[in-house]
Amino acid sequence: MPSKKEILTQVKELIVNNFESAEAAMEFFDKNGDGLIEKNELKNLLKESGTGRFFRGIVAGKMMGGLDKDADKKLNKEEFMNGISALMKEIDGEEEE
Ligand SMILES: [Ca+2]
Ligand SMILES: [Ca+2]
Repeated sequence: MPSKKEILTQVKELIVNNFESAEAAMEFFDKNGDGLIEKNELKNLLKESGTGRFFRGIVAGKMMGGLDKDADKKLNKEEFMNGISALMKEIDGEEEE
């Protein structure tokens, strides 16, 4: 299983390299256009970032569990944006050391 840091670094690179903002990334991965990121959409994000297929379900579940504050099993814009900004901080912080 890849480490959490490996996965988060891949996700960060995907977003930084392909999108102008976290908002643009959210719009792209919200395939059904309901303004929410479901677990399947999160798995697709992980797929695009290079997370192996065997780990996508587990990782998506963990990410969803950590970020889904109102527990509706979907990430609204605020939850998604908080996740991305936490991700940026976490990875940047580690690189500075
Ligand atoms: Ca959606
Ligand atoms: Ca939610």
